[in-house]
Amino acid sequence: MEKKIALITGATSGIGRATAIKLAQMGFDIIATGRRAERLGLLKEELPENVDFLPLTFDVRDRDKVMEILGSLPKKWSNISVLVNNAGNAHGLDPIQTGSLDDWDAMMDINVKGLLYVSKVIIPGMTERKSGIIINIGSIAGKEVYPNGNVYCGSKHAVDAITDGMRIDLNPFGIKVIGIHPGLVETEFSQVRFKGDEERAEKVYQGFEPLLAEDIAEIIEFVVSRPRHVVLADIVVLPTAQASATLVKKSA
Ligand code: NDP
Ligand code: 8X3
Repeated sequence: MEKKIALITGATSGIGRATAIKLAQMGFDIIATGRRAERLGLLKEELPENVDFLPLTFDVRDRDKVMEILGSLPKKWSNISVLVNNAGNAHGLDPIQTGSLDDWDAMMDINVKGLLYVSKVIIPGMTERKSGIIINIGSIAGKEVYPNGNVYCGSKHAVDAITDGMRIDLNPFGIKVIGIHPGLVETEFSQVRFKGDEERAEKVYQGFEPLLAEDIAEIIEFVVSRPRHVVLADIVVLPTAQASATLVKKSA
């Protein structure tokens, strides 16, 4: 019997990378995407030997490339059972009056439109087969708004709404749609948000125990392995030290 296929966007680091490894350990063959081809090569080395692996390098903002690459997958790879829409990031943490247009474009184009472009190509196969699981990685920033989070929070609120919309529209096809909304996870997220300022990025995770990318991957393992009649539709997952988007119990 052919193995099932999982497609994970943003698998070059953090949550996406950990998820690709976890789903491979569960027995899925893996399609992993991201812009950094060399990182996808390194990911392959982390996977069990019997896992087939298809690395795809593209920017989720490039609508034509997304359609071209995902729309012409080799036959072996075209029946995707699990889609993890994970690629995303924050750019900047500025008040709305001084925020940068480039940062706003990046967040809306990657977190919202990129997720839609990828979904647009993958969903028809799922509706045809009347099965599939779509996991959208939102954020606590999609449930709450925090100071200077303005556009990032807006992008993740959009992901939350789109996830609910997908669940409603895909309900007749038996497709499970799941939103996972993490709090603070120590990944490259803050390095990207603060544009390579390592010191500022590290401070975000100091004084408490943040989530690890593997914690989110384990939740994905759990939701993917539920029986056919069970869907964990909407999950908020926080570090124990975090009570809300802005309230984190720090030791010092
Ligand atoms: P990382 O920065 O570690 O990973 C982000 C991933 O997204 C990378 O693989 C990156 O690949 C990919 N990506 C970013 N921009 C693009 C693009 N334009 N085209 C294609 N791929 C892209 O961060 P996380 O693992 O933390 O983030 C994963 C998701 O989790 C994001 O959606 C984020 O918003 C969300 N999240 C993160 C939280 C956290 O605290 N870390 C909390 C809540 C949600 P590459 O650069 O190679 O293209
Ligand atoms: C990432 C978590 O709190 O920085 O989505 O928005 S937060």
